[in-house]
Amino acid sequence: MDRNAVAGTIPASQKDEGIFPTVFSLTIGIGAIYMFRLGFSIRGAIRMPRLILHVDMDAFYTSIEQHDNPAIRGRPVVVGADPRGGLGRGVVSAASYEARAFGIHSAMPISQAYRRCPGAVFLPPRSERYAEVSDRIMRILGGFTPLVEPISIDEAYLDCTGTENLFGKPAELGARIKEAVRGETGLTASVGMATNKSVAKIASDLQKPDGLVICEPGREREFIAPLPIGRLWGAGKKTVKELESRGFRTIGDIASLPLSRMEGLLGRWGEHLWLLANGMDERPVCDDSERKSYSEEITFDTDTGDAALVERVLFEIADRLSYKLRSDGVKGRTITLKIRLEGFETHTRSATMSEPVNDMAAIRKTAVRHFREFDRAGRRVRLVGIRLSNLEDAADASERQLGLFEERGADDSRPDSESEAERVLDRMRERFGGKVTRATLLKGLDDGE
Ligand code: TTP
Ligand code: MG
Ligand code: MG
Repeated sequence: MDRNAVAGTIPASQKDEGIFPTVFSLTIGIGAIYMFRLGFSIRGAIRMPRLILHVDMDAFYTSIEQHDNPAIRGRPVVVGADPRGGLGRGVVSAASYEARAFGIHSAMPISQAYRRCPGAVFLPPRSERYAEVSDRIMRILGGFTPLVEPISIDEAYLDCTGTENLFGKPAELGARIKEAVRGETGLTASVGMATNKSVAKIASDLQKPDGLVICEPGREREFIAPLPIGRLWGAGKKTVKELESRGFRTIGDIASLPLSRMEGLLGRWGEHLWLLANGMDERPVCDDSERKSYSEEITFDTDTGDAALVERVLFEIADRLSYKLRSDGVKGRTITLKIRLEGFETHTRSATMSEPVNDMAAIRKTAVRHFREFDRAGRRVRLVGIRLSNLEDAADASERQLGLFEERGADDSRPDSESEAERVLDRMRERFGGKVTRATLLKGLDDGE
């Protein structure tokens, strides 16, 4: 019973002394609960709000092109596929703000962009150059906090909680970051600041280009309320349409609905959107080591209906992936199979293990099981891939596993022959290079080589 648990906090001398001490101990116990709860709420109330930043570069690819070639500064610039005088296929990767004035934007067919502004400067992407600038920007951001989570080539979240002594109040910090990026790369960034990721990301987009928007702690809900629902992370076109068909247009419209209504409309996703709409988002900023996952995929030359071939490929992928994991000394708990069918329909199937793994057998077994269970209704496979996420340091994981074995008894701590075989293979690879895989060894045997 709860009361006993509470009474258990009373010094032993007060116990077993008739009715009075019992009542006394209950009173003190309940008092203790209140103090405990009060302590929590005081701590909750005075807990320093987080200071999360979302930094996103302005018209990233085209700004780099304009920076590198002053002759095209101030002109409409489009980076993407070759327009071939309006007959080109492919899409726009990026459009400068001057090009956007003509209604050109990312992902638009390049032929359409050409029609809108034939006089624009059309350039092919220079991916390496963009990646190099991106690396520099991430390094600059890393000078303000160790907690930087890059989320695409031109944007990152930063957790700058507690940096006031170093860099000043939020407005000053934001200005410093923008200035550092501009000073070192010549490019402008837009920055959003709030107590959480969702609101910070929305904020960074409100005054592009060269924006700095701060949402004060406690004002998250009212800050985003007037904005369209589509601004919320995860509110895709379908969801927005569904909600709009019921007369909800702004974030505020859905924030004021009862949670149960949102769940009724959108299932579990409803709760997620409802929390975001109410300005709540507890997701932490994860630095690179926490964010990382390992993945590999293979696209077949021609779509295949041959299940045995697909499984052989999964075997090979699992093998390479597990080698990489072991080389980096990490294990993953979540194994995801990715499968793309003819016609580009893509599916994923995930399983999270009770213990993290990095051995080929476990990875392959799970991936193949997912593949066998997946009903592709006779359609051919275009691509398969495996991803390992939810990573842990392999040493930590083994230590914990060892503890588990010890609890279970000595019988379970037998040497793992599967892992031993893989260690031998790893050593062979180190000697003979990456070409040695289990699959190639087996293939060699199959072929009678
Ligand atoms: P974004 O940050 O979405 O766009 P942007 O930086 O060009 O413009 P904004 O000022 O609105 O942030 O994307 C960053 C880069 O990623 C963009 O410059 C080019 C590339 N990209 C594509 O290649 N394809 C796309 O569909 C999008 C959206 C971006
Ligand atoms: Mg950008
Ligand atoms: Mg971006």
